[in-house]
Amino acid sequence: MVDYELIKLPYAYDALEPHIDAETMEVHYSKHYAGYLENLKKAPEFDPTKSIKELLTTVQAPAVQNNGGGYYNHTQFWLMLTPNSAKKPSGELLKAIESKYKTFEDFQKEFTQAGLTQFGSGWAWLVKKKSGLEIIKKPNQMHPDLQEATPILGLDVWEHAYYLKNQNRRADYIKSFWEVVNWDYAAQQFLLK
Ligand code: MN3
Repeated sequence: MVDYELIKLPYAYDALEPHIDAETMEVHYSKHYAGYLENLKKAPEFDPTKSIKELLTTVQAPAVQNNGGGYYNHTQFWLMLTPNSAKKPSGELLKAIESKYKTFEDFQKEFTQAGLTQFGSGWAWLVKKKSGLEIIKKPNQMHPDLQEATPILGLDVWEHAYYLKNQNRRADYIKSFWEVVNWDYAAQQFLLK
């Protein structure tokens, strides 16, 4: 991935229908995601010689953390979705999930709960740390600590991610999210050092 460019969506805006609607995807990608990158580039503390991970771990200025976080989180998020979801992880990732959470369904419940209970805007993440898998919540566009955690799966629970279709029903949106998770990408992330 080239940093500081919008990634090309690997599917059409309407590809995740009926789970995530085309209008939401278009506004989310072309307005919100693009906006974070635009504002990141305007931040006085922005340093394009650093990778996005380096930038987020070394420059604490709010304009960089908020907009850089928004850029990074969404870049991951688009790749974590697919119209051809396997609906369930497999291989090493499934083994790791089952050893930590007992069953995939138990993991799903706990991750869903993290998304539901993130008060206001934010994200739920499944990350891999040295100590193993962990489900975390982050407010606003705060990103997982990239020095110690590799994001495996991320769920955007900002209202802009679901309000057009689901209005206030975040639970319905999270149900839809499970239909379009890209478990192949998650498995690749899991295998990263
Ligand atoms: Mn968003």
